[in-house]
Amino acid sequence: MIYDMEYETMPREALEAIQLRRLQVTLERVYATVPFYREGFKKAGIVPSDIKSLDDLRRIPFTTKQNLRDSYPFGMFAVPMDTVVRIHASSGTTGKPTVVGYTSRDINVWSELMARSLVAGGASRGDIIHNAYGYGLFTGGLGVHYGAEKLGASVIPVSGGNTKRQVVIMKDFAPSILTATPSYALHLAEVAEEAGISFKNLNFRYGIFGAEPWSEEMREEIERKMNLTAVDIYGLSEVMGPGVAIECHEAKNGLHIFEDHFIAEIIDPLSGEKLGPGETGELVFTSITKEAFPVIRYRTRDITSLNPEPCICGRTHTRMKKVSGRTDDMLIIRGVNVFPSQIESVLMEMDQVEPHYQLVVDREGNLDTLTVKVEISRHMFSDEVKHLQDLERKISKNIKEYFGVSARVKLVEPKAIARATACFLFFLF
Ligand code: DLL
Repeated sequence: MIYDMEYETMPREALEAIQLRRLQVTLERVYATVPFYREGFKKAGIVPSDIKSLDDLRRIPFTTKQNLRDSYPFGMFAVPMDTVVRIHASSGTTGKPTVVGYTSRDINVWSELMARSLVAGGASRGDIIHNAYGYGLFTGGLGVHYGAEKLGASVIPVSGGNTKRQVVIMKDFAPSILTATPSYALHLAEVAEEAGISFKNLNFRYGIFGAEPWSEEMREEIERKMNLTAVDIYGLSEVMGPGVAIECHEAKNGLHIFEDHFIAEIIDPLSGEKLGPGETGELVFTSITKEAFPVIRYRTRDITSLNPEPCICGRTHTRMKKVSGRTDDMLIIRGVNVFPSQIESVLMEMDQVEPHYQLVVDREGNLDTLTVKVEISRHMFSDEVKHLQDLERKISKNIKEYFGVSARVKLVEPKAIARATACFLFFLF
């Protein structure tokens, strides 16, 4: 099934004509309202009316996460605050998050695109959706929620955590669609198994999983354990949230990007040169319908390639391959984006610790775990065990409060951490 037959199956030529028209309107608007874009255009020696074709897009400078951070919190908003009805935020490379805003029209478009996504992922009006994405500043929970309501499905806003209760709900309410991060889905499967519940006796048909990278092997494991069809959904707060792209359940082979709202490019992350279909590089997005927070040539740092070939589902929108990695050091722990430098700033707020630490990312069962090893002074290290445990707990609490991520903290003696770099990461899986 296709939610929006007209736009999702539009012939390429008509789609590109719409893209160009919407792009030109967006460029005029950001030029008039956002100083960052106006200055960028001036530096490049262009004005919006110089952009006469989609190909001309390459004349416009890129926007980076750093640029968004520099305008913290609302400097990139293209509308007055009294028309902003929602604010979300995602991690930045240092202490400050990236803040994004939505007008009520933006929320409406997002809901439409999430309704499209849910249908592409196998949902329809009569479904009950168990939505285990976190509700809050993270866009996952509310993004899926509004899309489900727009579709007319029944959404259970269960959010993340309290897994045992989630298992009871899965059994009693008989939801047919599961939306969660793939790692949390597997955790749910395990907890259900422990409670003696078999997915063969549950009602799930489709799972719509994203917010973190996951492999084909993981898809197979989820499908086998949970007795459902699993599809990949992609998005990022800066561009909208979930629903920028999704696999169709018919092909499960690449994620359709909703190109009537976003223009996607792949670039060489070093030279910035545009790459062609099938070539792997960094994904760059330009939003062409957003009001409050339009982004122009935003560098996502996600690595993928584009496939414009027709798809068996009938959608004409180009497909991106599953994201295979990032160009930066961002970690995604249980769906939460964490930069090592953010952990560092939490550690550096405490005078008892030394500026040497190591992050160890592991997977226990199916859940990501993060262990932070931190050096303390020799003097501290010889202190009573109780004091050390108190300090470990305090650091762990600060990390949890700051990121919402549970981390184990282990204090180690001076020089216990190799000095190749100030910080380094260990992936144990
Ligand atoms: O993760 C939005 C989202 C919510 C997507 C729910 C899907 C489902 P952010 O917190 O801003 O937004 O994180 C965005 O997460 O740049 C990718 O690196 C990563 N990411 C998101 N979806 C996928 C995916 C949400 N399907 C960042 N596969 C992005 C791989 C993903 N990585």
